[in-house]
Amino acid sequence: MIVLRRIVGSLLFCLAFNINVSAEVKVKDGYVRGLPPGQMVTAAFMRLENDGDHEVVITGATSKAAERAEFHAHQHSGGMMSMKRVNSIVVPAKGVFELKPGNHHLMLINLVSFLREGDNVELNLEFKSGERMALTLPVRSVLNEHKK
Ligand SMILES: [Cu+2]
Repeated sequence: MIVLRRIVGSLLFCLAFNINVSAEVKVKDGYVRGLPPGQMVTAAFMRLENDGDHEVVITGATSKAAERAEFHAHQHSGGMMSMKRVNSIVVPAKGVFELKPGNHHLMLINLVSFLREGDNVELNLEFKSGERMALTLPVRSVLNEHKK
C-alpha cells in the first residue's frame, strides 16, 4: 500500500511539473507587426507574465509563417542602433518580460507569405524545461502599432 501511494505521489508530481510553465506564464498583448508587401522579415511582440516562484527561460520559438524565429535584443553603440541575436530570454519569478518595439523582440525571418492586418500567426515558444507553448497572434499593421 505504501509503495502504491509512492507511485501515485510521483505521478502527481510529474503531472504538476509538466503543466508548470503553461500554468504560470501568461502571454498578453501579443501581435505580429504587419509590414508592406515585399518585406521578408518582421517581428512579434508580447508581454510575458510569470506568476510562479521560479524564473522561466525561453530558449527558442518556431512558426509556420517564417523559416526561422529568433529572439533579438537592440544594442546602441556609437550612436547606431543594431540588433543582435540572444540565445534565450528570462522571465523573472513573479515578474514580467516584454518584447516590444525598440527593445527585445521575436524576429520572424524569411516569411512564407505576406502578412495582412487581421491575419493570425501561429507560434510555438520553446522553454528550457522542454515544454512548448502554442500561441496565435494577430497581425497588426505597423501603421496601427502604437494606437493600442
Ligand atoms: Cu531583430
